[in-house]
Amino acid sequence: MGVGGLVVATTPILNWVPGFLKDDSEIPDDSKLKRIPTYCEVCFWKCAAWAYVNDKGKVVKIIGNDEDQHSNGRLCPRGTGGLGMMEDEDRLTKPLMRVGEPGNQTFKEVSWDEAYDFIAKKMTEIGDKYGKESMALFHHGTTGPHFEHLIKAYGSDCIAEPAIAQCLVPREVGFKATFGRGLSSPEPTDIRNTRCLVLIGNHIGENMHNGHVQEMSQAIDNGATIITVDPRFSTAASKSQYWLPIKPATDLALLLSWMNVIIKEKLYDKEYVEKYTYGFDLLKNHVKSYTPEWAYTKTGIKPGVIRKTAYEMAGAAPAVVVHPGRHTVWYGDDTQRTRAIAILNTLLGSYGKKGGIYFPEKRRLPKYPHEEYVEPKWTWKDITRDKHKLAILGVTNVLIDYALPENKSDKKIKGCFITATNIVKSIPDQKKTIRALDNMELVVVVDTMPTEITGYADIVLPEAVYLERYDYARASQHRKPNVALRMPVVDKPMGDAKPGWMIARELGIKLGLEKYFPWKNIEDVLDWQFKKVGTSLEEMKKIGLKEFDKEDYLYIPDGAEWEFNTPTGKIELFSNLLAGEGYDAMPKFTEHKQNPPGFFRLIYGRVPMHTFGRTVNNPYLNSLRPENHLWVHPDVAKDWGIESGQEVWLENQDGVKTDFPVKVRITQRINSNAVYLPHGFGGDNKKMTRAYGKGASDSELITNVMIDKETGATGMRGNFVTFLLKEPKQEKKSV
Ligand SMILES: Nc1nc2c(c(=O)[nH]1)N[C@H]1C(S)=C(S)[C@@H](COP(=O)(O)OP(=O)(O)OC[C@H]3O[C@@H](n4cnc5c(=O)[nH]c(N)nc54)[C@H](O)[C@@H]3O)O[C@H]1N2
Ligand SMILES: Nc1nc2c(c(=O)[nH]1)N[C@H]1C(S)=C(S)[C@@H](COP(=O)(O)OP(=O)(O)OC[C@H]3O[C@@H](n4cnc5c(=O)[nH]c(N)nc54)[C@H](O)[C@@H]3O)O[C@H]1N2
Ligand code: SF4
Ligand SMILES: [Mo]
Repeated sequence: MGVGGLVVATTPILNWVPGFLKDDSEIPDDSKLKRIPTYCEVCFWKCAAWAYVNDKGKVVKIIGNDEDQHSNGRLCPRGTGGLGMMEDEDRLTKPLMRVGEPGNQTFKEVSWDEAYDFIAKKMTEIGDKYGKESMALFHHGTTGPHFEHLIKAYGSDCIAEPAIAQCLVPREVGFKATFGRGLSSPEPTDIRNTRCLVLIGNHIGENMHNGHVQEMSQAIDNGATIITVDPRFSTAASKSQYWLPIKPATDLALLLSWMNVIIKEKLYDKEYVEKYTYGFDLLKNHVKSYTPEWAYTKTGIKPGVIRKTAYEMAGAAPAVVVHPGRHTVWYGDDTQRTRAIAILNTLLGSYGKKGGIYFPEKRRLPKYPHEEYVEPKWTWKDITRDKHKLAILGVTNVLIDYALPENKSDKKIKGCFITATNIVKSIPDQKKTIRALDNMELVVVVDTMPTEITGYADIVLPEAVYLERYDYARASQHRKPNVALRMPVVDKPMGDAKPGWMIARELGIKLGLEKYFPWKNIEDVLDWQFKKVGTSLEEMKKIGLKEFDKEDYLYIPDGAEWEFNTPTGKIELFSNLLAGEGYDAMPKFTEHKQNPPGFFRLIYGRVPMHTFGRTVNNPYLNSLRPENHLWVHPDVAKDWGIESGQEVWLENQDGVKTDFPVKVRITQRINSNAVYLPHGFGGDNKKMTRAYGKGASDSELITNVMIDKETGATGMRGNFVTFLLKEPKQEKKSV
């Protein structure tokens, strides 16, 4: 592959995944097909879509809903290939129960009733022995809320998802400390109206968040300047006027020096800063020593380039987006790094302005009335906020720590539900997660595929895939508030699989929690909720998506007085929230460890055709990208005598080796002190016949975890690897 372009499905033929149809003549006539609304679950952008079904009830294609702001009527290649999630013959179709001792990897098929009885009995035992609070829930995606309700009804609030402390929480807290509110998803970056987009390790185009990819294309067409900071020549870098190949782990130095230039040369938005901010003089003094000459010694970016890019931003202000990124758990100073991004946006006057960051709005759907939850004696907060005072949601790694045999606290996690999350792959330090799972008395995994996590379950429950089920409606934020419906597009799920809402309800009833489920069918709940916002299930089945008028401002009107939800009511350049909790009130540069000799920094990211390990076995998407490749600089390859396409194994600084080999891709596009390994590959479960053993897994190699003090998030970019040219002798983890 050459330097990739932004991959956007712009023409009708790209609505078809290669391999799905033999040629264009097979494209069915839309007028003969029935269309049914859904929203995509292949990633968490949740594009609203239509599934087209033929007269035999077969789904023949999925395309974006034209009315939808997330997709603008176009799905990304993964969403188009979402059909493969339903058709995959390796899917889980029956409840499974572990046979024999914990750790034994043999399962037998059981009926739903047997599975529910077993779970209910174990949960009751755990509740009696340790307290109900000891049952945790790990979740991701749309199925999570059904199980959240079940666990809360049972009496626990130990709930967490890797999409928080392994993903976006530092950014949320960094922005909240500055502006009094976080960003949430989809990120309200006004990319389509921007004149300058700054991407700091944000790899839009490989990170296929649909709306952002489309808006970035629009910005490029409009002549916006793109500045990409990345040690790797990413797809975004290939579309940029400025590529700053930064030395990894030094971004904070660059951000501070940009502030230095913008303040010293009086390029900031004086009126905005004066009117809306608190602590400018403190910041001015704080960044005085962070000159471009100083930053050059840390980042390797020349002072002239730092100045020139600062001038570009200031010239475009306020229509500048210094993008906050999403996967922001890098080096353990992540709240502070994302704070620096928030501050830079402030100096440029772009927060709350056209072409900068806008104010999104959502239409909340009220919760269907039910009995109040019993207050648990302790929750995730009690075991987290003593150390990480600004953790805003459950921290998966903290709950895992409390499930370890060495945990001496009287608060223990002794059982869990795991739904739509693969915590052995997404939480760093795999061995620790496995020890925690082995130490629990009950592990229930609700999943659609036999992924790695199912191998650690006592009970596996097969969920229907998104195309086969109803879920709660999507009510996510955007420029205009909107709601979208997901409903089954086929008559019934594959095998005995059931939708999450039904599993949660049936289990609730087994546990004697009927009063929390005062409805029979989710359709009743949806209809009730839709009616509260002026529509109905019947109408939504026809339109799929309903948009509402915006009630609040999209941007701050010029010159308007504005109150921010911070202690001072201003944008806080000096953060009282952080200072009050004993953290740095303004970001400081922290030095991070660089490569030990003979080792290369392990950098990971996304490939456009896959979402983590969710899609690696998907027949359509697997055919597009069956494995990952390790990016290696030509000088390094030469030193090691490695050839293009050669298979290598990797060993990290702690002696951990990959289970499987990975093919090398020799390219100038990666810095010579790092290697790049896209995430999600190197599957360990043999039941995933297409994905098993294909490529290598970054998850195995992330054992050095750098904890973000403020939030407990796990910085994962402080790991270094070396090459093993022959297969190492070791026991594989395969399940
Ligand atoms: N090493 C490493 N770790 C990472 C990352 C990384 O890049 N590298 N990225 C981090 C980030 S940004 C995030 S957001 C997290 C995400 O981490 P996870 O929450 O673990 O995410 P997924 O990979 O989406 O979850 C995959 C599981 O969901 C199952 N699944 C898919 N669809 C459904 C469904 O409809 N119902 C049910 N019940 N199950 C379903 C899949 O089969 C699979 O077992 O990982 C983080 N961890
Ligand atoms: N196709 C696809 N798209 C996805 C996903 C997916 O699985 N597949 N997952 C979605 C999810 S949940 C998330 S959170 C987002 C994550 O997507 P992003 O927020 O865009 O990205 P990251 O994974 O943080 O960043 C990866 C980039 O950071 C660069 N990088 C590594 N180290 C450094 C450094 O020290 N400094 C700088 N400046 N750059 C560095 C890497 O070279 C790479 O280009 O993607 C989303 N979109
Ligand atoms: S961005 Fe792609 S995978 Fe994600 S929800 Fe949209 S269509 Fe689906
Ligand atoms: Mo994420």
